[in-house]
Amino acid sequence: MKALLLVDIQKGFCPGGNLPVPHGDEVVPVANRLIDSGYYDLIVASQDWHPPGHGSFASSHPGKQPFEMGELAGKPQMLWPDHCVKATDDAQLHPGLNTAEIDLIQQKGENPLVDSYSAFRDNDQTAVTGLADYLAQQGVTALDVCGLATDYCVQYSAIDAVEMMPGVKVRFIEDASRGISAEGVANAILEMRRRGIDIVTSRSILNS
Ligand code: VGL
Ligand code: ZN
Repeated sequence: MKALLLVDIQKGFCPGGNLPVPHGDEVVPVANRLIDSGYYDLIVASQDWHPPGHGSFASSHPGKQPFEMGELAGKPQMLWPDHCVKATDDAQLHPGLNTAEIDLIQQKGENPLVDSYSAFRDNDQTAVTGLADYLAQQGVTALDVCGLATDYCVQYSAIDAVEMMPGVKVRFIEDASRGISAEGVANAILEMRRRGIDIVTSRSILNS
């Protein structure tokens, strides 16, 4: 049972959004080719979905600017521009994404006191979203992960998939993903490799 996890392919992370990932919109046609290929038995999308005033927003920390480090519930936290506030336009999935084939949309990031980069659980690893149970119930044995942003939500989701779903083969689809910084992407790829995650391209999947 092969599943595809599309991480945070939202307006807010694409050019024109509130936390744009450089060239983030370029993942959309690649994701659509994967979706339309028929290769996957199950397709899941995650959606960053924050309440207004979320604790990861620099605007919630007087004197702080976006992309500065701050603290959230006593732990170091990268402070972001306000982004993906639930039910706003910024939080919508990219309008070019073929959502007709998506079986489940997993929202995350609703607790104002903890960030949730991963589609599987909060950053403090306390609260789970339920996605791991859902994928296990569906009988998933292989999970390909892609989307935005490679150095944050994609990396965290792929690593949590390995940790929380033992026995599931996890791969990262490099050309169906974009990151916030080149250094962050390079580190993310090293870390994913170290965790046993294969780095693959959409072409290798579509030709298989
Ligand atoms: C993300 C920063 C904050 C992501 C979400 O989707 O990678 N990054 N919230
Ligand atoms: Zn966020």
